[in-house]
Amino acid sequence: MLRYLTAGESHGKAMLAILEGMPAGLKVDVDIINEELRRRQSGFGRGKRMRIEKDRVEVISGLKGKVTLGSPLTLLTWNNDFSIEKLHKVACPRGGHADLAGFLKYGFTDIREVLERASARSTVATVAIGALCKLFLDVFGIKIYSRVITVGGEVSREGMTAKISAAMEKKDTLGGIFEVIAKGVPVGLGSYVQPDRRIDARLAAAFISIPGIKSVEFGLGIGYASRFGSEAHDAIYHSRSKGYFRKTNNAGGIEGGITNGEYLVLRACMKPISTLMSPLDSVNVSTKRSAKAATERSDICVVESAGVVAESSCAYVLADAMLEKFGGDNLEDIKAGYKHYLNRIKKS
Ligand code: EPS
Repeated sequence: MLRYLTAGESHGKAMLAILEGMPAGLKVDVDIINEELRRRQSGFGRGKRMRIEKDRVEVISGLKGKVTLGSPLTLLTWNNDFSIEKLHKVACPRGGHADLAGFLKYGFTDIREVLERASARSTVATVAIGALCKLFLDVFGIKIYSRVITVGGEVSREGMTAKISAAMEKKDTLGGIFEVIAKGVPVGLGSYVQPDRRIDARLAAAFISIPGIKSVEFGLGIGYASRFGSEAHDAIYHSRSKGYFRKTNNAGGIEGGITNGEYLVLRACMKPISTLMSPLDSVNVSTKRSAKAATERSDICVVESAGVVAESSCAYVLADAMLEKFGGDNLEDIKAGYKHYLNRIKKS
């Protein structure tokens, strides 16, 4: 129902996103999109680029009088660091980055050509799209949050901060785990009828598409592997006030590829940033001689930002699934269909 394209190089003119399929009649407050962009830029462990950029979006199509027209929305964010033509050549690929595989695949002579588009700066566009999707979901009382669970194996705030400071000092980087929770998601988004309609498959694909994400789990996730079925599954209850409910949520709000009305709970692991100021061994692709990998201005740890990006990816998938279930071109039609559906569910 929804589709999008992003464009832009890390040090090119701008980051751009086009989102199609948002219904007409949605009020859009650009300050709310900008606040999401600000959240993406923050967190302890961010690099110097974040002091150069103050990402703010310009909506250049799809709105009239702050209300969506149902036409494609174009979201443009200018880069302050527009230096792509002046940046030095890169010859020594970083392990863990797209550098070498991209260089060989596209037949470039300069690895810079790869890293400009492979950069996680592209997540500016993801977050701008996600912010619009969050505004849509908000109409239906659906809210998405994220939090950092671990950084470099540390679980306390203090421990995480200390570990990031230690990584900074030894010119190293860190990854971690974050959690995304969606509240107010109705039962019935996604379907078991085809593999590609499963909501968990769609969320997993969206999360894994975020640069640096290496694994995703739902609810109990990997913890399922060591439990008896009787300890793993959520028993079902019913009361007049609540309707159907569960006292546990090991499933993370999804059963059989369908949302079940409980909170959605996803966790994802992010690898450490692959630009190391104390670089690993590499090879100079021009001379084929051993050399240290390239060093670039970069971040130390971006797990908190990745959580914000994943909220956006989650919002996109849920907005798409809402439109699929209650679809329409007009927000009021969708609201009416949603109300009717909730009444039916209440009686079932
Ligand atoms: C990013 C901007 C980049 C990096 C980071 C993400 O800024 P620059 O490369 O100009 O310092 O901070 O990109 C990467 C970690 C990467 O591997 O490409 C941003 O806006 O999020």
